Amino acid sequence: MHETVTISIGECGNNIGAQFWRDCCTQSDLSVSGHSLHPQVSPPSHLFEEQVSSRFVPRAILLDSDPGTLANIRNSDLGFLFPPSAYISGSYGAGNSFGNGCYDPDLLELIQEPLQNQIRIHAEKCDQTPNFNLFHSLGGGTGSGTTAFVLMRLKEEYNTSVFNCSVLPEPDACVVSPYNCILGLNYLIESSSAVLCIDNGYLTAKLGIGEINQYTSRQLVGMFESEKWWIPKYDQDAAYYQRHFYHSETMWKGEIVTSCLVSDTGAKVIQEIDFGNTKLYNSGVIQSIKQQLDRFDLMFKRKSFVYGHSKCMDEFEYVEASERAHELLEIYEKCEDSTLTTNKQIE
Ligand SMILES: Nc1nc2c(ncn2[C@@H]2O[C@H](COP(=O)(O)OP(=O)(O)OP(=O)(O)O)[C@@H](O)[C@H]2O)c(=O)[nH]1
Ligand SMILES: [Mg+2]
Repeated sequence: MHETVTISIGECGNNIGAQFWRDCCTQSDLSVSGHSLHPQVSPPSHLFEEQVSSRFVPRAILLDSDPGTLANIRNSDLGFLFPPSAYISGSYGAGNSFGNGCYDPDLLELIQEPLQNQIRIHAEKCDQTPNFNLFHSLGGGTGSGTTAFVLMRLKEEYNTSVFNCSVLPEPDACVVSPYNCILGLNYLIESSSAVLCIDNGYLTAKLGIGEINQYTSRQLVGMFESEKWWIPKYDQDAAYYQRHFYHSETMWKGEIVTSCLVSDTGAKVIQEIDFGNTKLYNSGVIQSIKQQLDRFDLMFKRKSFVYGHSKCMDEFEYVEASERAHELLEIYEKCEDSTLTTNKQIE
């Protein structure tokens, strides 16, 4: 199986990453410092690199503009699982601004070189060009903006499959979250091979944040450890498959939980991938993307907060991001007529 390098980005991405690696260790009979508890069982080699004396190190990079989240992980029981070089941070957060996360020269000066070095070192240890997993929120400045920056670098230098686990903001998240979300979405449309959408707006009504992370991690572990795990390489010509925005269904505490609020009237499913406990559905009726886009358009029409939000950006990027998001939703609407449609009712 293709080796996979996982990059957790921003606070949310690193919280999900921490839970994910903890669960991967449990699943593979590793201690939280990566030592094998049952030497006859090996963890999946696409996720872990084997070092001397039955120690396994995640193929992982932990990235944040703000050093606080990474310090928490480093000081936790998971701290020794990752080598010191895996932690890459700036000196202050992106302040909920996509522009800061993506373009702030002070931030890029601190993170760009170590990030590129770490990716290269991981890639050199892989048999073939690795795939990448990116975990992040779309509501935060780092989660949206720095993820966009990473996506551009990966596309330029590696041109391989990139899977995103992207957390959509809840309605009462920061007021500029719709800007971050739609600006970030533009880069996902452009460069990601597959996006698993986790909708905080929908899930926070049912679960606490810790539980959402456990639930998210469970899906990710189920997918990546499955024999069936695969992501198609991003392909510009494949009209449907470049629109890979999935939601999932997983068994969670005896109930089937879905990761996103889908249409009230039932979702049009273009593609279904079954990983056993977790099923992915490629469906364009993820309501919160629509809601975020409506809020984006309303705010941008009035130019609300644009001045403070777009310090490092051209306003044209807002216009383009809105157009791309509308186009994405329209493409999904057209899929209604497609032969791939099964009209399976999700809820
Ligand atoms: N599911 C989930 N959502 C989270 C978590 N932490 C933060 N969020 C959500 O993420 C969004 C805020 O983004 P963060 O990830 O905190 O921000 P960031 O990427 O660190 O960016 P800046 O702090 O602006 O530099 C909001 O929608 C939060 O509710 C988490 O652990 N799990
Ligand atoms: Mg932060």
